[in-house]
Amino acid sequence: MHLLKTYKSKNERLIYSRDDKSKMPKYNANIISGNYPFDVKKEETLYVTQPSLPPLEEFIEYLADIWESKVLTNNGKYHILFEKALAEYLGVKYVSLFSNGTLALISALQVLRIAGEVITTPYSFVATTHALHWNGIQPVFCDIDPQTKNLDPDKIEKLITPKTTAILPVHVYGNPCDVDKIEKIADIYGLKVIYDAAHAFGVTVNGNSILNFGDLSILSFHATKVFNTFEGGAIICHDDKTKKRIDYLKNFGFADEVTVVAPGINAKMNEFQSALGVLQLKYIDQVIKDRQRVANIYRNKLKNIDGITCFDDLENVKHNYSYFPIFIDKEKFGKSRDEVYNLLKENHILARRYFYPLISNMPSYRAIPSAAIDNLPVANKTSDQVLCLPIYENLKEDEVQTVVDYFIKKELF
Ligand code: T4K
Repeated sequence: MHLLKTYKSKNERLIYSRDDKSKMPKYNANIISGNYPFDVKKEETLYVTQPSLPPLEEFIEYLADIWESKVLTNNGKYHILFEKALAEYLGVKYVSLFSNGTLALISALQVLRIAGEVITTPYSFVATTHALHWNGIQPVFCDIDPQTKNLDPDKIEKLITPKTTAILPVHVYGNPCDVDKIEKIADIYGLKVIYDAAHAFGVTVNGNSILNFGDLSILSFHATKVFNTFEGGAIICHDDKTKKRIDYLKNFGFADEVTVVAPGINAKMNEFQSALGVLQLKYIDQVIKDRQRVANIYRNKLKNIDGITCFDDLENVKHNYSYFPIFIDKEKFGKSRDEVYNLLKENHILARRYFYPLISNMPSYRAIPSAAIDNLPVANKTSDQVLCLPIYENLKEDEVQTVVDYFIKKELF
């Protein structure tokens, strides 16, 4: 594959090129495959997602610049540039970059000094609840809304106790939570709201970023997300005092060379991630458009199948198509979600059960009183029915058809 010319930096040191693989370090493929669940990447396999990446040639220019400057991390020029460009793109006031979304969430809880109990959804990626646990906070699980699959605001109030300090909802699959109802409850009871917006990059409601709601929101730029910086994340806040505190906390608590104002952590984004972020912003609108195309093909092909439901676009929402979840009703469709999942897997289609098992059913959390299945009927049902189908920008129509055939042609079972 001839993607790149051999590249020399200004000081004439060779940067590896894909034409010259002999200079690359050798590795033991057996050791690596032991760690990688999808290492056996095969041409014919369809993965739930594939990372969006800009042309390598363009990224090499940024790498060369970082190499020359020798500024690799700690608020370098790409970090500064990316924070500014991102705030502008997203339509928010302040962005603080993080090395990943989980550390952003753990830190967000520290920023607001959240303690005691926090009401949250069990229908999410484990990181949402883990962030509470890592802060010594008791998660209180609240059931979800059957339509949006987000925290059901009508079920929050009965879970509030004198120990409750905050609500931690998730805009799951990038579908906006009922932010107005949540804000109303938070205001009445004096609670903070931190949104886990890991899936909600670029989502707007009536033209306003979903990240402008709540006290803080966090984003994830993991490789599997609609917008990635390999790994990465951010906290969005609305005033400069909070931004300062966030920035201290992610840098060990340093306010200046000798003043440590809090027991902070190292959660900084480095220059390589930041530079990639700057470059990714150039392509993100096209990536989202391409994903929308894939989502529309799925919807058209799946719309008349009894027992299969998926989300429709909401009129006032700009969606990002970060996932394509469907919900399989065994009684109507005739096959369970797991039967479909296994059949697809046998045929090299790696759909994923995001989010199964439910966090509240995991060994670390199932003993919590609010984790009782009776308390979370909608979340349990949804978790048993969900299947996220492959979606990424260059997924072709015939590949979507291959997936959809397993739903149309019952003889394939
Ligand atoms: N809050 C929410 C609501 C979240 O969903 C997440 C993360 C977080 C917080 C925490 O944010 P981060 O700390 O991660 O920034 C993935 C991701 O690791 C995780 O970021 C994500 N949510 C979660 C929903 O999904 P896995 O274990 O399913 O990923 P994995 O490695 O099995 O990848 C899925 C497929 O993607 C592979 O089959 C192939 C493809 N892939 C993946 C990677 C990593 C690639 O082609 N290349 C890659 O480099 O967790």
